[in-house]
Amino acid sequence: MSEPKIEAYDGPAGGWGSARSLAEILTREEIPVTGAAMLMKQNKPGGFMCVSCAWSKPAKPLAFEYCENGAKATAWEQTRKRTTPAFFAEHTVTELRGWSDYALEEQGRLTHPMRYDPVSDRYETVSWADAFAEIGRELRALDPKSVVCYASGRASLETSYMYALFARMYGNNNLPDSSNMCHEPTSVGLKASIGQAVGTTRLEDFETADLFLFFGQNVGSNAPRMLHPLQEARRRGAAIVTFNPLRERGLERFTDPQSPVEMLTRSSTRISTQYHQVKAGGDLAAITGLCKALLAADRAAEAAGRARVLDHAFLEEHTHGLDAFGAFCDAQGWPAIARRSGLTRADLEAAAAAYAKARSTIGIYGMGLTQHRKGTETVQMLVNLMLLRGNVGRPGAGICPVRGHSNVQGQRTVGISEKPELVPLDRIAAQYGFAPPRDQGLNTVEACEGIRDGTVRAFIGLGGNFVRAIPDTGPMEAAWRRQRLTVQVSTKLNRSHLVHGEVSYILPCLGRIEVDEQAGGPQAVSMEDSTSCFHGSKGVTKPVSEHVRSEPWIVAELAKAVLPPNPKVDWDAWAGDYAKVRDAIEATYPDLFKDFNARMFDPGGLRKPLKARERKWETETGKANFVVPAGLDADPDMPAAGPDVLDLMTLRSNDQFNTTVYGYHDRFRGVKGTRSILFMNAADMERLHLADGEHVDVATVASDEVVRVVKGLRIVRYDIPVGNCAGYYPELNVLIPLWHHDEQAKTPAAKAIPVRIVKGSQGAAA
Ligand SMILES: Nc1nc2c(c(=O)[nH]1)N[C@H]1C(S)=C(S)[C@@H](COP(=O)(O)OP(=O)(O)OC[C@H]3O[C@@H](n4cnc5c(=O)[nH]c(N)nc54)[C@H](O)[C@@H]3O)O[C@H]1N2
Ligand SMILES: Nc1nc2c(c(=O)[nH]1)N[C@H]1C(S)=C(S)[C@@H](COP(=O)(O)OP(=O)(O)OC[C@H]3O[C@@H](n4cnc5c(=O)[nH]c(N)nc54)[C@H](O)[C@@H]3O)O[C@H]1N2
Ligand SMILES: [Mo]
Repeated sequence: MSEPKIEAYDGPAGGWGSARSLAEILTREEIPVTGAAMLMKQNKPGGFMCVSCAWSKPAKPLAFEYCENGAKATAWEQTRKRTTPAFFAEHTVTELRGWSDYALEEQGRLTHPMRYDPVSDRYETVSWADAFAEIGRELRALDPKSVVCYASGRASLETSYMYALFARMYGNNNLPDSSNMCHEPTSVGLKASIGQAVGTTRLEDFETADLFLFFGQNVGSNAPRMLHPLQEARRRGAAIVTFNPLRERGLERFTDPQSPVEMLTRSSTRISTQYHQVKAGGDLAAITGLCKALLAADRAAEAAGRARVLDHAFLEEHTHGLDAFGAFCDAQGWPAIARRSGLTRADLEAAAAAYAKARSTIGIYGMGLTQHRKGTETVQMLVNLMLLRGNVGRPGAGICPVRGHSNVQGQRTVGISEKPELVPLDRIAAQYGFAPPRDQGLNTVEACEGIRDGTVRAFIGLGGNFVRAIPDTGPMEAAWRRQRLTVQVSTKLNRSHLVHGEVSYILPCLGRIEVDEQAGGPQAVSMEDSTSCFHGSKGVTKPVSEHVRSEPWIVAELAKAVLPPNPKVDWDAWAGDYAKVRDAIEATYPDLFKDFNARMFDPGGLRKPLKARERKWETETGKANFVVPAGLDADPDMPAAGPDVLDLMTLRSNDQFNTTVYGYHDRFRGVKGTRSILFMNAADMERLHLADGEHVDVATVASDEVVRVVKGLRIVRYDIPVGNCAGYYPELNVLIPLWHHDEQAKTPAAKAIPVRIVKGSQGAAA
């Protein structure tokens, strides 16, 4: 690794930097020519759907319907490198626990099922039959309520449906998934506000919206294909108003790497027309300010006999609770709003004016809104703002949560949920002739509590890297190892394999990009994107090894090993022909998956019906609800005491996919060769007597017994609000207390952790 370097990057998002970064990873993963051919099939009808983000796949794809990071994800999965039994023979698990996330995954794709041997402290090869025989014995001996069946949002609709059914037939609803750490405040908040748990926009709305309000989503790194419709929108004069503590490059400027003219002339499009550097967790206050300004402008318009600012016809017919909400906004003073948001009244009035002027507005958001103590309330606050001008349920307008994993939304649609009320259990009971459990299952935080307290005895991971993604790394890793059984279905080696239970298995699976040959011929799978469209996906490359198996097959074998035979579920038939699983999905969800098999390859995808889009509100009041927050305080955990306490945000770099670290550069933020950094504001540095480049320790401020410290972070002076600091996930998960989560959805509050900076144990370094 080269010497770390920090220097401002003035290129746009996309552009030549993107082309170079992509060439680098294709070479490293040893994918010279085939890489390019493979990429041509990415996100195309009849090809494979990207394994990176969940952004919408257009009906008329671009010639290259992929982005720098989607291509990196493809290269990462299709690497020529292999983590073979010989590798495991060479390294003890204790040794591997000392390796970085990067080094572990860089070994390449897993090729054989492996079982941990405590005597040699190594993973050793095992046959699939022996693996399932032992896992079956273990799970049959355990109380199903003490077992967790986690899913990371990548597995297909087919696999997810089978996995959820398996868990329920086994006897639990313990089906947490990565969305518990991600967009759960969306599911909880939108359901109560507008009666559906997902966003309301489709891709075509992006073509007619004239304003985009952008909250806490780093489009340039995490959903870059969205930059194309945004660039188009800017060209036709639409405005983009952004709220983000950091000036993210993708939200500032974009050069389309697929446009020869833009590439050659080095021209770029300015993305945001207003950029507001809100404080971490300050959005609740900022949006309150916007609503307050709109309410005042509406009253002024009424008094002057001008056209009204609010959509009164819509409010009257379709909403509930406006009076109480208006009273809340009126009661909040501007000084408090400014203090909590870090923005001036003038800033917020400028944003409100842009909103009042726009005919149709889309509200876009990501982890900057959800990963907070008040995440759900903040999402609902954004809905309140959209309702004021009737921006839900008409063309060119709506709410657009930008989902993370490529099928995270779809997994929820087909039954992966710890909340039984969201699943059609009666229909499942009738379809399969068993009594599904009706009690609440464990979500991610509750699963962690169970593991910590010893009530959870086994963990099955369908993808993901749970141990690394959750809060409180220190205590959780220790507790994790007291479990009886851990089983991980994975493509690459990660930390969750190395911090293992007494009995532990790694089950290697095919990736989505590989040809999946079963008894019924080559199989297709499907997923749901961020705009609720289902897409079929076919693998195009040769499987990494003859010993890996498909995810549906692995789930089928698991079910057969654990459950008594049930004449109504033919697991083998499903594993041999996924079209039969899709028929079963359609039988369980006839309204959502009509003619699923026939329509899964429709250009633009099969559209899931969205009631709120038609202004049908499946809420308790039968209307769209204004939800009044308890107050403006972003974070009740934040100790009032001390100017030395900062609010820490944990972020993704441009060179990672969640816990998968592709490299140590964060091009847009000017960081090269390191992830051990802490972005700080100059004024905070001066006040705390810290210098740029100095190494410091960071400690969580919390009133419990746990010591949470990360040592030796290098300070980077950065344009970030006073009182905030930022660094990288997952390295900083050590600092998040397990109890520091959204009050309603229990999503860990990874974007506002109260910390203190301690003069470095390593002293000042170069
Ligand atoms: N290449 C790549 N793509 C990905 C991923 C990846 O790791 N790499 N991860 C996938 C997944 S699972 C997800 S969930 C998404 C995540 O994508 P994002 O939602 O973009 O998540 P983060 O990178 O965590 O960054 C959140 C953004 O919010 C800002 N922010 C932080 N705190 C606040 C706040 O209090 N208020 C506001 N307004 N903004 C704030 C940060 O500055 C940052 O720009 O991306 C998906 N796509
Ligand atoms: N501090 C902090 N913590 C966070 C976040 C944050 O912003 N800050 N973000 C949260 C969010 S939004 C999320 S979604 C979670 C992510 O949590 P997870 O989804 O659990 O983690 P990933 O890093 O996406 O999982 C990577 C692993 O998935 C496996 N994998 C990859 N592809 C496949 C496949 O096709 N099949 C199977 N079976 N396995 C595969 C590989 O073995 C790889 O090592 O982390 C959360 N944690
Ligand atoms: Mo996510």
